[in-house]
Amino acid sequence: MVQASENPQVRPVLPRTPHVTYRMADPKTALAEPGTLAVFGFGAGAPDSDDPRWLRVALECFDAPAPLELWQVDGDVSCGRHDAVRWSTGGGWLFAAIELNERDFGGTEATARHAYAELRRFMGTREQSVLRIWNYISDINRGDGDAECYKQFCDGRAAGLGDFFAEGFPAATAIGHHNGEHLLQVYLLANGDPGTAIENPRQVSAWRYPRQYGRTSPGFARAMLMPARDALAISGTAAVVGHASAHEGDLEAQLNETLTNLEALLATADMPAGFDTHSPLKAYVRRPVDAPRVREILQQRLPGVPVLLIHGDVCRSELLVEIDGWRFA
Ligand code: 3EB
Repeated sequence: MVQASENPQVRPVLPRTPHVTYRMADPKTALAEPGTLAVFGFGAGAPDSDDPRWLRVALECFDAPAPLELWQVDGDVSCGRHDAVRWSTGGGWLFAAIELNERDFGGTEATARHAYAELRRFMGTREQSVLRIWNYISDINRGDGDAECYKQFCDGRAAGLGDFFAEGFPAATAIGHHNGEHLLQVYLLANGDPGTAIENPRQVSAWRYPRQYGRTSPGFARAMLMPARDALAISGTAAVVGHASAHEGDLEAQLNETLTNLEALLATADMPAGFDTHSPLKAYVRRPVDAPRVREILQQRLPGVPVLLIHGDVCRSELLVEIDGWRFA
């Protein structure tokens, strides 16, 4: 019998992963380009726009002026709003975003629960699976033990989701910000076809983290191979080995461990080793004073790779740096 995959006439056409780039541009111009699925600005200085495809991320960029991040697909894009959710779709892809003020919901747990319940409700109207999700959380390390905002976020996320990711978690990022508006921002990328979740053999899967990291284990995959296998979406990756944080207090050692973890993900996903000029990454740096050193090390270790240096808090207070991004085949 001829396998569907060997017969070009019946092989389903899997959509090319959105092109992800950083570019100095103004949002209007970027949004007017054909195929623009989403545009992100960074920090309070970024302009605003009513376009549902535009998101001003609550994290500051260490580069001034900061570039925009663009997601571009093959084909026409349409967009709209569904209650609190902004969305756009084109080329087989779906972008959706929700932004809630924690003050309106009485804390991180309730806000995360509401955001995820709304996203779940919206996704119920679409036949798409979530492949990648980003979470930007106000004062992520505020509070002690199970009351820490990140742990509250994990509780609320799981409660809002219910069994929505029962078939497998998407790749994810969860980073803290200090924007005075106390916003929880969640946005996602989905496709009609599933991806392939990738775990890191050097790390315990997040959903199996032991109790010490909170009541509710964080639900995310370490990376997601896109349906057409043309790109790997890499989750927030830090100096976690097994389930433990490594190299407490040592920025350079944490960065090295993070790069080793990134290489392990590429190898596991059968992607070429290393990153190139088409592999947009973000480095989230907790302490502004560390930014120049992180930039220097990454320029040396990842020459030519577009890395956006972002001021952001990793969800464990001892971790000083985290990297996420894309590896295109
Ligand atoms: C870690 O390895 C770092 O809660 O969605 C990274 C990526 C982390 C996603 C999430 C958390 C999340 O555990 C933290």
